Amino acid sequence: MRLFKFPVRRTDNPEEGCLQFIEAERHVPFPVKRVYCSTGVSAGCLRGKHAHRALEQALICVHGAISVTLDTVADRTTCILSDPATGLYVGPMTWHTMTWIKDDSVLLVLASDYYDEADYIRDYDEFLRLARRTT
Ligand code: T46
Repeated sequence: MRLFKFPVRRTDNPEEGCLQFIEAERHVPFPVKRVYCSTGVSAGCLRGKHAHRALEQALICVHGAISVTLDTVADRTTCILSDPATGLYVGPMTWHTMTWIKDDSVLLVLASDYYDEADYIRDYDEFLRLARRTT
């Protein structure tokens, strides 16, 4: 599991909160061509359940808490994201499932390429077949 730590800036006044920032190719190791977010999701909901053929992504929970399971056939790990200054790398050929732990948690995603449905593998058996061929 690969986690990125992003810079955090605070002032002396705790009421002003903090500011996190992410610079493409500095704080994530790929060019960012697309940013999207998932909002309004209820606790207990599962999203994802697919892999990408080539896409690289960083998943960041900017509010709330979201559990993410990564399955590369060789390895399966689960991580709870709840810190806006932490990004989880999801590389190609990684089956990923996100489970919302808290209502209205917000998932922000930085992606290395534009949306392309052809890059998705949405069938788990097909994912296993392709992943075993490439490992
Ligand atoms: C991923 C996880 C972390 C678009 O038209 N453009 C976009 O940029 C995206 C991301 C999605 N869509 C469409 C495709 C579907 O018709 O939005 C709809 C919902 O997408 P999906 O069911 O794939 O959503 P999630 O939450 O299961 O997965 C999303 C991303 O699609 C996926 O790439 O890795 O978040």
